[in-house]
Amino acid sequence: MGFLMAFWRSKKTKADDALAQKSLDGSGASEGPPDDQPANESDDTPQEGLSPEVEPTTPRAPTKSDSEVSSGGLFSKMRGALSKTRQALSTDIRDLFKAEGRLVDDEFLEELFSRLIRTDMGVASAEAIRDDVATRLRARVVSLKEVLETITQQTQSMLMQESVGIHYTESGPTVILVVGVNGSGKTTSIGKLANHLHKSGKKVVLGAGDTFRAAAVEQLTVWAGRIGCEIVTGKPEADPASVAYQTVDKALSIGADIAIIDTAGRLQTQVNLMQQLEKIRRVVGNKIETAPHEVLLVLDATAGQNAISQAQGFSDAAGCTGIVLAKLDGSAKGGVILPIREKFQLPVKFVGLGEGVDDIAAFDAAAFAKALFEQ
Ligand SMILES: Nc1nc2c(ncn2[C@@H]2O[C@H](COP(=O)(O)OP(=O)(O)O)[C@@H](O)[C@H]2O)c(=O)[nH]1
Ligand SMILES: [Mg+2]
Repeated sequence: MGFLMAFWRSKKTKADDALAQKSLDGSGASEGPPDDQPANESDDTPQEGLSPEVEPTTPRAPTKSDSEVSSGGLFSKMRGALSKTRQALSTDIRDLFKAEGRLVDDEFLEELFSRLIRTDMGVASAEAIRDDVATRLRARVVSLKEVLETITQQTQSMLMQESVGIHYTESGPTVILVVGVNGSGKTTSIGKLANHLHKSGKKVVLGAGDTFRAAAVEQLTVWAGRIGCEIVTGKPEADPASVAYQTVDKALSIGADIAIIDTAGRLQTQVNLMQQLEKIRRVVGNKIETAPHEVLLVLDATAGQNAISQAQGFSDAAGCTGIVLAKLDGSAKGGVILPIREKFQLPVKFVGLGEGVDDIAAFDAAAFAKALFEQ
């Protein structure tokens, strides 16, 4: 119970200005340096892709009637992506029900607990769910369905967060820095996110700030070409901070709404590289005082509990504002989202559901909990 209270309290994320629309054509003037790359002028083609504009949710309001979520393609996509986790989990939990019902007693609760922790949800989350089941159902003979519903509601409550979308600046470009370890899914997530934003009518500029690997620049360039948005690249092995600077400069000069800057993969323990991130932040902040407006940490859901130590290191050192949980589709460890929400003040903003251009979704607690447990 103590844990639960702490958990609810930790849910107060900051800003409310969630999802505020900023005007197209941000401010103009740019001083200083460089210019860059090809320009496939992107034009506004308003048209809905996924719907990141999920409304802010209020804690502790579990309900099964999230039909607006379950009716859409988003839900089936999420459900598909979480199938490995769900199968592992529901098979495990179903095993607890040999007959048509089962008495909720200490033995049952203990068995339930040991099955829950196998999804990398961590001890604290599994305890919270077990305790909730105990509170609601103890001494009753219940069906699998009832238990799953209770668990789904509790999970949804634990995943609630106040806002999930990108916090846009009121004027000028919103600058998003994307960080994380090597291979976590940064560049791919940027491509998917940029595509979505572009399709919803935003003018996007990408910055190829991973200058360590030529392939990384190419990878992002391919995405930019596919999307039809601008990209800023530096010379091979250029200082990533200068690419970041040029990207913001470009965004200002063309009146872009959003600049998304890729970075090289690094471990949270690599001091020099973490300092380099600090430099990128500083340089970007010199250009636009309030930037970067978002620092998104991309975590690989298949890393399970390892993702947690990464989240710790990065949120301390890089000032992250949100998480993108990538590769949920390949993971049986989707439960890791629970300790991530519990331990960090960081909201999970997006989830990666595959390698395709549309395989990203705004995080939604109700859809996630349902997709995790419901048969
Ligand atoms: N299945 C799946 N694969 C992904 C997802 N996101 C990224 N990947 C793959 O993971 C690998 C590393 O991704 P990349 O974006 O290059 O990672 P980075 O090093 O952090 O930039 C690539 O093969 C991607 O196609 C996802 O959501 N689902
Ligand atoms: Mg990359």
